[in-house]
Amino acid sequence: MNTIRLTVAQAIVKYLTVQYTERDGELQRFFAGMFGIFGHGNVTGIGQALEEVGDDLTFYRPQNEQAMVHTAAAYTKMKNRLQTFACTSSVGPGATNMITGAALATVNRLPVLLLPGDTFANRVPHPVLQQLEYTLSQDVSVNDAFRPVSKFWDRIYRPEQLIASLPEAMRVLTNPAETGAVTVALPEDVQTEAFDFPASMFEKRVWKIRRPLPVDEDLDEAAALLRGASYPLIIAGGGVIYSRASDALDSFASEFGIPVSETQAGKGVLPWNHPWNVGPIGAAGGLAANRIARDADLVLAIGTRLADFTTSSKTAFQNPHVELLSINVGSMDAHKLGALPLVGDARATIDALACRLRALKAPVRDVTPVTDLKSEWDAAVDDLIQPRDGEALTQPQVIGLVNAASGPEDVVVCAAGGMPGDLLKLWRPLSPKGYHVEYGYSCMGYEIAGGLGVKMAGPGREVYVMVGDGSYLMLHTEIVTSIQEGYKLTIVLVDNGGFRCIRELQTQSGSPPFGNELRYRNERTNRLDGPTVRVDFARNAASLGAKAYTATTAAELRDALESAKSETITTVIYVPIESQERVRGFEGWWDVPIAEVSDQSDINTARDEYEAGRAKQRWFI
Ligand SMILES: Cc1ncc(C[n+]2csc(CCOP(=O)(O)OP(=O)(O)O)c2C)c(N)n1
Ligand SMILES: [Mg+2]
Repeated sequence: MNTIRLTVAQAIVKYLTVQYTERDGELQRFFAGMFGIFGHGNVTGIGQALEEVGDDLTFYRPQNEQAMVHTAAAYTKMKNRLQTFACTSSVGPGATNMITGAALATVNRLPVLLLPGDTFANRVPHPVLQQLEYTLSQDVSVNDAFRPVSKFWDRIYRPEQLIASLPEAMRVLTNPAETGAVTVALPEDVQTEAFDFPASMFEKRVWKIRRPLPVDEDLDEAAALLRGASYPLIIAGGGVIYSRASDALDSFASEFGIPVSETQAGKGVLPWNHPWNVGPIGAAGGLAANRIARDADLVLAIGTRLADFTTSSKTAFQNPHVELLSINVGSMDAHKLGALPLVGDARATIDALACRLRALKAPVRDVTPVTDLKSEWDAAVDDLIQPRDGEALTQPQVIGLVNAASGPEDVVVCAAGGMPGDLLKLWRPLSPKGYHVEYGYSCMGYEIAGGLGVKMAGPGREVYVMVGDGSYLMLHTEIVTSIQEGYKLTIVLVDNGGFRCIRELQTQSGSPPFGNELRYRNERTNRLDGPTVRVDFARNAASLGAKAYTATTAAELRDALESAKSETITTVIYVPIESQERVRGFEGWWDVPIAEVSDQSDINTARDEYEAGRAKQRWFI
């Protein structure tokens, strides 16, 4: 047998350079490179191997391990999961910093390969710097905390374990039904140990991404249900975009006259002005989709996790006879809400259903009622985004102005705060990749790191990162990486003095404001209700090397956005928002429990309203 003598780290790096994915005849390298922050737990292992391999696997050095996993996740989301990054960290804090990123990737079904350093397999120098020292077992390190947030987890004690472990890691990463974070923990001594690896391990390996179909019986049953439905609705999730099923969905909806609503991950799958696109559904959804959902007798979910925001915490479907179908490549998602599961690829399954519906001579529904609902919704959006002369800017108007400045192929990026809900309602995408909101984990701090990943995946597009002051303060340092690597972002930083959306959730739940604003401690009350803490965000951004603008009016924001287009480095437009006007709900509901007992009457009222909301929740068995 032909063998190559390599260290474990060298073998991993070499292996990553020859992994490819192929779908629909398109072939690409799976790993676009490796992100990493070195410490004693990886610099002499993976670090040495990366240095030696050179251009074959480009190395990127971010500022924070959590952020680098976000960047990898955003990149792979843009690439429809066909390409991603590996991420290396040292032992201890460098590793645990990646756990939030791992959870985000797994929740959003996005493939990222994490290679945390680990304490010595030989245990000789233990306890080493940053070691946990778990008393019940010597077999546990901080890296075991990755287990629940990983779709595959392994620890390499002996070099030859790689021969079985790496292909399994790749199988999970490239399987759309199973994908998420994959963690292979690498004890620091083992990384440097050599072995005669079989040469065949380093030959080009192509992982074919297939388009599996549900079984015929399920397709037949689904087609019959669709054929018989009087008031059907499609919910399009992120899986439709990953499957590149936009055209298939467009033809399907148009041919059979079925309105399409969208989730956060699915938004953009059809252009906002498509005649059958009824816009966002659910707790943060719009009028048109939520009204249709309420009355629908058949809901066809495609590529969605059917999470609480989408189903209005299971109150969205009120027709007592409603039936659900769910097309999903993942069995768990396909089975949610008691749906008839159509376990398969979105595009292939939509096409297969279309064939059957044609054979069944399915009637074409009239678009007029949909057009009417859509016009009402579009008018509501127009009203919200329209700046008013002489009045302070609102967040919805900021969204409208950024949207107006952006081109059809540009991308808006966001993740947490009040912005995602407003974007879901108000942003008007024209292309399936134009809207990138991470709302599976809704992780503060994803925005700028994620924006970098989006830009790396699509350098030709302008990337507009919309970020609140809270998220910015949590994690903005990848601005430095974006400048270091020459990936320009336009960051629109909306400052409303703190965690406004949570404050709103709190006050709407009957509580006085408490602990959500950025205020000094008040010695009299011993609470954080003193004067506002002022942060000079523009100077902060400039100090990191970004170009900084401040815009307080619509005209200034338009000018800043225009200037930002010709900037070549990351540009931060700081927009302080005085107006606390927020977008109202449009018949959606979100289950957030309210205290059952309290001396405060507003809490008791809110609890009563909450109980009324809960009464609309339905079981789907
Ligand atoms: C990492 C993380 N911590 C906490 C939360 C809970 N959370 C959601 S939104 C939010 C406030 C965000 O503040 P900001 O970015 O200023 O947006 P705003 O609410 O003001 O629109 C918080 C604390 C979260 N989603 N992610
Ligand atoms: Mg804020």
